[in-house]
Amino acid sequence: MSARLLVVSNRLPVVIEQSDGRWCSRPGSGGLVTALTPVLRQRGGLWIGWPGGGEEGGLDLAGMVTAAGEPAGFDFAPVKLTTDERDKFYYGFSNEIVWPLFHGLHTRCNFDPAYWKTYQAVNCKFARIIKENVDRGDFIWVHDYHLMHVAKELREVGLQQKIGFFLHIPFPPPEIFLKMPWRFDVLQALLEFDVLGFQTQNYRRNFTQCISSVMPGISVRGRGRVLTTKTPQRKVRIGVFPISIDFDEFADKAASAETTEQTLHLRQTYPGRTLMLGVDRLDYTKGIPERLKALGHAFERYPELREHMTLVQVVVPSRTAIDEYQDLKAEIEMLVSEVNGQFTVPGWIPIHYIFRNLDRTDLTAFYRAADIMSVTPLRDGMNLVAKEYCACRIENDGVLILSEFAGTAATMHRGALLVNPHDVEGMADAIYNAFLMGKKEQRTRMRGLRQGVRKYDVFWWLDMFLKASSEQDAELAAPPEEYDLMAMLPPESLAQAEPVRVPESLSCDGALE
Ligand code: GDG
Repeated sequence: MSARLLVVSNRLPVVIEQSDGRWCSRPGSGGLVTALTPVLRQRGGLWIGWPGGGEEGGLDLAGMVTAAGEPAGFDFAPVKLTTDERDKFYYGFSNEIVWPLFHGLHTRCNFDPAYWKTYQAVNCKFARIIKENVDRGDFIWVHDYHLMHVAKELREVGLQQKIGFFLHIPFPPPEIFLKMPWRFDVLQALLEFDVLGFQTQNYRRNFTQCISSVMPGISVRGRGRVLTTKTPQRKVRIGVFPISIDFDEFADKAASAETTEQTLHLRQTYPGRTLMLGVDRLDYTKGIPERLKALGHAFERYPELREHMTLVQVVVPSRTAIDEYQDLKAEIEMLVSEVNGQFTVPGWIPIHYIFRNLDRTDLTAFYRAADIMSVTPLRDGMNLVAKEYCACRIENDGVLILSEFAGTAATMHRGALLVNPHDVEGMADAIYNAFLMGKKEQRTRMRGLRQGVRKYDVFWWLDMFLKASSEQDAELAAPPEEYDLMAMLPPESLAQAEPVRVPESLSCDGALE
């Protein structure tokens, strides 16, 4: 499909903010930006989104955003939100309802009806700006849970063009989703898109089960990567498209002279020690407190880890204006100081804690320097950090500890050590197993993981989505054979007290087919 891409997401990949009293721009962060930036850089197109901030008088937002877009090689169009819209649409409906609900944490939801009204109004605002910017023949591709109502609003203003939607976060099972007071409206609005994309088969199954529960007249047909359903208005295609990264970009960056120098420097900082790394946005879904508790438990249970293993935990500031996130930060900092207080000896501090955004060179140097990567979210749509770590392991070694509840586990389960992030003892065992794992086993696992991430990179994801949108079904690969917790693999395939031995012949290719 050679149509111009018109990507729409809540945030633009550039943030306009005030620093020392002056307005300036900086690159945005997060998984959606990491994945979509190389796609737009390669294909060109237009990205519509909110550049942050509230209503600021006299600010030439459009001018600043356009200037920031020039070096990126594609165009930006800003959507301006008022302070009230930001509070009720972004902090409210998106962050206090959809985000926790879709991650299965419904007790954190605040189903305030005022949020719902503003959510619809802001989706309508996005639709207006899309309408102003769209050309005939463009492929409109809307991203994520902030904008589930956009197609409905676009249809209401008469736009009949094809519109795709990709959900970056999980879709919950009916018993969770149906708690949402506006469940029917949300499902109906989603069925106004022509193509709906989910990260895993599990999330798609949850969605189709919700459709069956709430809309008994609508049936979903087919098998394979794309299913179809017919509403009175249109045929909707519902696919599984696991998102990924630009593998070559990360691998090349990892191999660069500056990253190599920085990696050596890091290794010298932790001489003779096993380095475990955690890199997460500040968010309660990422399981950071659980990881810290498990590490403390591991030091208790396996004293030989003491003085021989260090965790570097990078926490990237995110949504810090919300009280809950401030509380999480305080909890993390308390746990870090508890573990450090209990186990530090002269010359060794168990946890090095970094609370800031790292630049790409520092981030890839950490990936290269880390013997173990700990990715243990309570729930995660996909988790790109796990894929980035593998891409940066240019020597094919290193151990990935991975939560069963990350979308990534669906396809990387063979090469990673899978853990249940709620199981403190199981996590401590996995840390110990990772610490003991020999290079031979590491390489068998890591080679397979890297092959999978290289082959099924972000351009493959784009290609699959666009082919599904233009109904080139014959060219679609079969959906992944997923790790399915419901079908529960035998316990010996989870991380155990004894290191897992992988026969040389076992292909752990993390492959999707
Ligand atoms: C959402 C879904 C899904 C992190 N620290 C730094 C930094 N990062 C970058 C990583 C990675 C991104 O942020 C985080 O992506 P994740 O996928 O892990 O998580 P979310 O931000 O929650 O993303 C998620 C994703 O969308 C894509 O669909 O996988 O499930 O929740 O790319 O590298 N980047 C830099 N410095 C840091 O310190 N430069």
